[in-house]
Parts: sequence; structure tokens; C-alpha cells
Amino acid sequence: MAANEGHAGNEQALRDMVKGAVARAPVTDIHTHLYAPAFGPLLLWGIDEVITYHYLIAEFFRASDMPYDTFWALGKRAQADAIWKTLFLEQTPLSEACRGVITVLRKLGLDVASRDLDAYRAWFAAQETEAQVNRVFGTAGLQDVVMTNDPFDDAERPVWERAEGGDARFHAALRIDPLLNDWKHGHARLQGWGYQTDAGLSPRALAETRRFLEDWARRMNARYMAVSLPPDFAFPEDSPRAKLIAEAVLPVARERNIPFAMMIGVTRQVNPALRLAGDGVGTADVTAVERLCAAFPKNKFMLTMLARENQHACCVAARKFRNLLVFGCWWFLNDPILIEEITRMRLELIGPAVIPQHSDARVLEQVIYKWDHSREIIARVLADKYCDLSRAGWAVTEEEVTRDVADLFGGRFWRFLEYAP
Ligand code: FIX
Ligand code: ZN
Repeated sequence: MAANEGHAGNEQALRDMVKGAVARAPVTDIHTHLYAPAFGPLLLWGIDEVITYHYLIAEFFRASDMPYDTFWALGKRAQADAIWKTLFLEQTPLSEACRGVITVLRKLGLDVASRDLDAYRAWFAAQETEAQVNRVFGTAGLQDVVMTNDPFDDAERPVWERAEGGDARFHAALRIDPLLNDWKHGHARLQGWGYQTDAGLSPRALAETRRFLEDWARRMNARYMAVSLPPDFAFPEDSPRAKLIAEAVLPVARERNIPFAMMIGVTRQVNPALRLAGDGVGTADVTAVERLCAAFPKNKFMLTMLARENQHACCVAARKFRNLLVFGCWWFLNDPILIEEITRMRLELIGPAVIPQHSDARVLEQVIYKWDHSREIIARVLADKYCDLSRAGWAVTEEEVTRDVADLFGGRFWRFLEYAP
């Protein structure tokens, strides 16, 4: 055998080993919009929910001339019929969100070739919620997920007040967008629940906001607090948001030693006619994050940014601050071309000290495709990196690959939660 053939053979074995390790790795999905079964109808699952995902609704409106109001007046099933016909039958489902539906069907053992939506519906109708959760977790290789828990949500709040949340696979994250992005209305809600706040953010209002955050972080056993932020997010600045972050959110997060997760770069309701599908993206200023990390070294921060243009600066910020953990390829970045680019960039700039992906699933079955597609890409990128190392003379062992992969798919997150800066 020629020397380079042996080399190529070794590389293939290394690639197969990495692929196997990634395929087997149990995942902690650190940001989803899923709910534990105890939340009842808040846990979305089933084929009509999968097909009416807002990613697909946006694509439907491009491909159809149906008036917005006509679509919204339809029931869920009729909406799914319209999307299926338009995006899957009348055109080829080339987009990532469309491909996701196909992967879900295939991985659940349904006959993709039939294209028979009613047959898929019949299969889903025969499943029970709990069993479906178990099946989906098994199929996706999920160990546990973090929900998005909003005390301002009138459907969700009562479940927590009745203390019915318990399912060890579903962790809570306290989501506080209404506080930080709309203090005027947010504080009025707090007042209604007995917290002595005021629009002017007096010392008492700040103390009461801390009490609100403490109450909810404790009630939910929140693993982190989270907010989505617009592209013009700035810190420091003279605004209720900046004051609340500095004087309410971060003191509570520090006291509980939980991270504050920032999801930056979303412009809400660029096209309100699209409802949940109507949000857009904008490039943000990463120096705001750097200033936070520098000013609050005893706090932990998590960061995901929506603009492709921000990814490099994000990695550079993470190199500077060990209290900052970058995570996921969020929303419009959750496409193979971008996952590949961003994962490569992160590994090259910050090594394995990153959470490469989260699913953002809103519908249970979506975790199947999101993780299937991401595992394939992450495995390929990792295999390239291990091959580069091997060629450089480093002996890559299976034990170490398994360690790294476990870290990337969950271990790093759990260690960051333990870490006290
Ligand atoms: O703010 C968020 O957490 C976003 O991920 C969602 O609200 C968004 O609608 C989404 O589903 C993205 O994947
Ligand atoms: Zn989300």
C-alpha cells in the first residue's frame, strides 16, 4: 500500500469515529420553546403543528397569493393543507424548513414517498402525548431540553402557580422580554401582581423588580434568565432597559449564580401581517456585550446573535471574557451553510469552549430534524479539525473525541452553570 493510501485510510477511520461519537452523543438542548407535558396545550406536537411552523408560514406567503387575512382565518388543519399543497406539492421543498418536515416524517418511520398528508395525520392521531415525547426524545437523541418560560404569559403563569411543571427532562429559563423591552407595560403587569414598581424606576421599583425576578427564578428553578434584544441594543445607555439590567437582572443573576442569556439582533414585526413569522434581523454592536462582561465580572453571560455579520465579533468577545459563553445558530442562521461556517469559525477561534447549537424548536417533533441536520454538519466540521490535528502529528484518541463531543452537546452548558466567576 502506498504511504498516502494508508494515510487516507486512517483519516477515513478517524472521520467514521467522529461521526459515530456525534451520532451517539446525548444532547442538552439549551434553548427551545417546548413545554413539559404538564403544561397541556402549550406543548405543541403533531403534523399540523409541524407544517404550520412560522418558518414555513413565511415561505408560504412568498409562494402563494392568498391574502394574509384569508390564511389567518383558516383553522390549523386548513392552514397546514394550504402550506403542504403550496410548498411541498406545487413546488419542491428545497428550503431547510421544508426539508425538516421530510426528515421528521422519515425518522418517525412514515412513508415520505406517499406525500399523503391525511395518512400522516392518521398516524399522529393514534399517538399519546407522553409516549410521543419519549419517542421523539429517543429519535433525536435528546437527554433534556431548556424551555422558554414567560411569567407574563397568561396561559403559562397559572401552571407555575399551581406548581405543576415537574418533568426532569424539561428545565426552565426565565424569559423577561416584556420587562426589558417594554418597561412601561411590563411594570404595570408587575404592579398588578403586587410589586410596588413605577414607570420612573425609583429605588423601590428596582428593589421590587428584583423581588419579582427572585420569586420567579426560584419558583421555576430557572437555569438562566433570558431576553431577546433588538439590533440597536446598547450598554451602557440612559434607558430603562440598561438600568434594569444593571440594577435588577444582574444582581439577581449573580446572587443565584445563573447566567443572563442575551439573544441579540431581532427586529420584531418587520411585517406584522405575518404575525409570529413577521420578525426580521439586523446587525448589532457586540461592544455592548463586551462592556457588560467587563463591568460585571462576577456575572455569567450567554450570547447568541442573529446576524451572520456579528458572528466573528461574537467569537472575539468570547476570547476576551471567560464569563461569556456563546451558543447556537439562532433562527435565520439555522441553515446548513451558516451552521457549517459558524461552527468552523467558533472551533478555530475559541476551540470547544462553545455550545455549537440549540434547536429553538416550537413543536416537539422539530427537534428530530434540527438535531439530525446539525449533528451531520458538526460531525463533518469536527472531523476536518481532528484530521488537521492528526496530520500535524497529534494522536487523536477515541476517548478524547468522545469527551469533546459530550462537552459540546451538553457538558459545557452544565459546567458553565456550576462555574462561579
Ligand atoms: O425570541 C426567540 O426566542 C426566538 O427564537 C423566537 O421567538 C422565534 O420566533 C423563533 O421561533 C426562532 O427560531
Ligand atoms: Zn427562541
